Amino acid sequence: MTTPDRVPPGQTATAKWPVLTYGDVPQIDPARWRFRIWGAVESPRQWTWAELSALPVVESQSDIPCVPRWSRLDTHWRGVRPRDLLAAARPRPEARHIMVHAEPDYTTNLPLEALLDDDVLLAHMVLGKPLTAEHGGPVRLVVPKRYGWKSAKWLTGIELHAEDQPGFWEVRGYHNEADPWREERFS
Ligand SMILES: Nc1nc2c(c(=O)[nH]1)N[C@H]1C(S)=C(S)[C@@H](COP(=O)(O)O)O[C@H]1N2
Ligand SMILES: [Mo]
Repeated sequence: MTTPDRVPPGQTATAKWPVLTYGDVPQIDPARWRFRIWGAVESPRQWTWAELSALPVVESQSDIPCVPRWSRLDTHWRGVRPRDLLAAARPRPEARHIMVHAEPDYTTNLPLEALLDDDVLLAHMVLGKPLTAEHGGPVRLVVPKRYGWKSAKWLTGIELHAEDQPGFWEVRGYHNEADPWREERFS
């Protein structure tokens, strides 16, 4: 089922959904979980699980291309658009980059612009069900146009910056941009 126009070069479509986690799956108590936006913003904000899960839900169907060359296709996600939450925090004009923060001590960096795409979600449901712990529940980021490690599971926050800084895998040799169509796996 590898259709050249669907699957990025060097990737093979998988019908299964492998779990890819560095380290242990963190146990997150939704009652204590917060999603925060801070850094180069006019008004730092935070949302509880109750607040975030009460926001209007948007849907998106997208793929996860992982560096070890599998792509999970057509995953149906539901969640909140980060661009709507960012608007509430009012990014400062100099904000151009973000650091995504997640459990357990996981980070990954992106251009702020990459977060504004229609297909980018803070997902809390997948395939019609709440996101399971192993796939990043209660809330994960989904950035379909980048390799999987940019789609942080167990999301806790987004920090805005004027300057780019590398995240967890980016300091360990993974590519800063991670565009699967350009095969930007390693730097
Ligand atoms: N917090 C955190 N997020 C993470 C990871 C991780 O180890 N920790 N692995 C990443 C990688 S490399 C991929 S391919 C996807 C895999 O998501 P899945 O386990 O739901 O398939 O999660 C990404 N998000
Ligand atoms: Mo990955």
